[in-house]
Amino acid sequence: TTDLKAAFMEAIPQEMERLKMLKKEHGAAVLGQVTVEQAVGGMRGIPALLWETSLLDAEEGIRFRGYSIPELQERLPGAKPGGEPLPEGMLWLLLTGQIPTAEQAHGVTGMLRERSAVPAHVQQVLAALPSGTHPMTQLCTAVLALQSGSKFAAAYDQGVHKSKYWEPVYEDSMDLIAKLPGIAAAIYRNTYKGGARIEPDPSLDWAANLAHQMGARLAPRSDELLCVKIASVGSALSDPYLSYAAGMAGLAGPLHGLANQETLRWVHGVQQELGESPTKEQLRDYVWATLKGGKVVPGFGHAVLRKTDPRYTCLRGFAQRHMPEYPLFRLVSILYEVVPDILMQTGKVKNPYPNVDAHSGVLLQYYGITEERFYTVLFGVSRALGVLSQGIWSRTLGLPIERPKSLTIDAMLQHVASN
Ligand code: FAM
Repeated sequence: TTDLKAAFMEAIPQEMERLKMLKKEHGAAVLGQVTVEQAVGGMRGIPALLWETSLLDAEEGIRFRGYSIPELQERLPGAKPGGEPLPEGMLWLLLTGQIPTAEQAHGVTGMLRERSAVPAHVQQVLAALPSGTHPMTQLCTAVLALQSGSKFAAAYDQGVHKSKYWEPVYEDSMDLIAKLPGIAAAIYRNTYKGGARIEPDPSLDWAANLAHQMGARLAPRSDELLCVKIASVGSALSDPYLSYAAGMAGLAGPLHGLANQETLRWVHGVQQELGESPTKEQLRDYVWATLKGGKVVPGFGHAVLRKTDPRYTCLRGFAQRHMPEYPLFRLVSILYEVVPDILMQTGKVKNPYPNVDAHSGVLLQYYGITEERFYTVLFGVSRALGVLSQGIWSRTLGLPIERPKSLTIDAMLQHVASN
């Protein structure tokens, strides 16, 4: 079949069976223990959530449905033969667990295209926001405005049976994914191009249409770049719009997705102060000055990973192929040689290597998307595929509301004393 929903439905029974077996046969097995340090330290590393679509390994980086990023670059169908993978193929993989054929990926393109129209009221809400509203705030606002059309919220109101939750959640998720390029482009045009809209081109795929509707006279490979770049709220039965908007509010924090914009600002700061080709010695001083100023070096470090982020490596490979002489790329490459040593010398940074945000901005600059405050929106659009696929699975499997327990300092001290 080239119909994603049909393929997804085929995958449901086996997955339900596996979860039932896991609970029945291993329900009492211990996955880990929680230390006081973890409880006061942001819950790092506590294995406490079922998440089927991806797995992050500290050493190796992320795998989607068991495949690493280089493996997916090789195996997923491309926008052009041999080109970067289509996000539509990724969505198929995340939902069904199977690598799609080119026809199946194109089937998803067609299905999304039919749902892609952004309602007029959402455009009006965006247009009404004061100029200068951060693009991430605009994204959250637009998604919440779309929520009035939620099929899950409507079905829940009408008393839908639990076992049927998955279907309106699936429909909402596809509607939202389909509309995100139009929304992101509207935010871009409103914020930077005086508001005039560009209509979608029905011959283009999902990511290419985003590039097209942004219309920032982009270089030929920019749509491919958008391909490369590419939640616990849902457990309370908040519909996909509410859940995704909540996730986006989190992504908008500077230690998370906003690092995208912060990195570029920081690298521009380096260029301004030290010129196009600074020496390593100058860069070392600059990095130390950032640290001594009580700031982080954006684009380096990771909460879980302990190696260079494979997404960084993937973007670096792209830059090596398409813009090896670009000054900003050369600068980022030298920083790769300089920064980790210094972060190691602080003695506290657990991962001194670059993450995806250290690189993505440079590529966007090269392709003419120079407005760094917009970058996290692109990050958020690509994230939608992952989080919404998992959201569909979570509701399909009937996972309950998440309820991690919080403790006061007194409660922890009492617990320690009594053990
Ligand atoms: N520059 C300076 N200090 C850093 C640092 C960096 N790049 N990375 C970590 N540290 C510090 C950190 O602030 C902490 O200091 P204190 O003990 O004084 O609070 C110490 O090193 C130990 O931190 P950690 O255990 O190595 O990292 P965390 O798990 O606490 O935090 C990050 C992880 C990503 C928030 C952190 O590395 C950071 O702030 N990096 C810069 C911002 C960034 O690039 N974020 C994007 C992450 C990206 F992958 C994404 O999610 N979008």
